[in-house]
Amino acid sequence: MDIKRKLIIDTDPGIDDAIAIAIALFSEKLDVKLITTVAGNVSVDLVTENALRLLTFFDKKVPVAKGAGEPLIQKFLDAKDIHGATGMDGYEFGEPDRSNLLEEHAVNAMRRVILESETPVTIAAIGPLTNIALLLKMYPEVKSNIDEIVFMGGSITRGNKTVMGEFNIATDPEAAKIVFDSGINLLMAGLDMGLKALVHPEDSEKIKILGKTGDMMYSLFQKYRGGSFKTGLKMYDSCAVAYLLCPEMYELTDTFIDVETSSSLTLGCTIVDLKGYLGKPANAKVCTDINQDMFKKWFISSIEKCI
Ligand SMILES: [Ca+2]
Repeated sequence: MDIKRKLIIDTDPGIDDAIAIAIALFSEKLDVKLITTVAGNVSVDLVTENALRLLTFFDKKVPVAKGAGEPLIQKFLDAKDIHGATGMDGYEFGEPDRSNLLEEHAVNAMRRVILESETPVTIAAIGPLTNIALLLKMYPEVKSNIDEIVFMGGSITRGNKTVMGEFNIATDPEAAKIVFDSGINLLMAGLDMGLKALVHPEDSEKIKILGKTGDMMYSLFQKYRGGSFKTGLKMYDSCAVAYLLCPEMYELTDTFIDVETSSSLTLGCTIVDLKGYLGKPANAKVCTDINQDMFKKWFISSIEKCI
């Protein structure tokens, strides 16, 4: 019996995306059916190229479909300051195998994969939610065959793109609003978890010797500005994959979440109503804490499998 969870990864690689993708590709519990790309850390052309490079590096055949090049309404602003000009600076990847690239748009590819699947499909969304919002608006018939959307994004507390806005959600708040209102099972692993999902220098040294993947990641870590190499690098996107593979590391609560779409000061701020001020029914499971030791052990042992 096929017990692997069918997964679509919607992503904007991105150094922390690269690591999350690697862990998902080599997990015995996940069956990655499709990788879709979205403008986020850098342009959609660059992140698509990066996704293809990663698959070539890992010698994996997974279809890649290019998605939205800009947010639904907001102006696109990238995160080159964190990930470098290419989005994955720090390692010389060879030319990618372009046979993995579909001609289909990401939204159409997601629709096809979801409707063709005999069992419900999970989406790991580790970039802005633009593609997912378009999918749900264009093809609402997919909803009944989506198991869960597990996203890295938002924050219980403050932001990292603006004072209150976390990067993925604040890049496309209107898309997030569509996803949050969709009625689909949602799991939020937000910025607060990413800030605690740290890789310290002694961990990097262990990772460095874990074969070609460890060596590649160590090189990317040298350029990654998501935290400091010395005080800890923040593995934001791995938090979504960590929920799929090792949910025991999290404290979880069902609650109502929403996103600000109309304020000039707090645009893209997620509202996580842990105390029920709004009196609305829960629409998401939210990770409220992470066991840092468990994360670290899981992270290093997962990378060890990426061969
Ligand atoms: Ca990402």
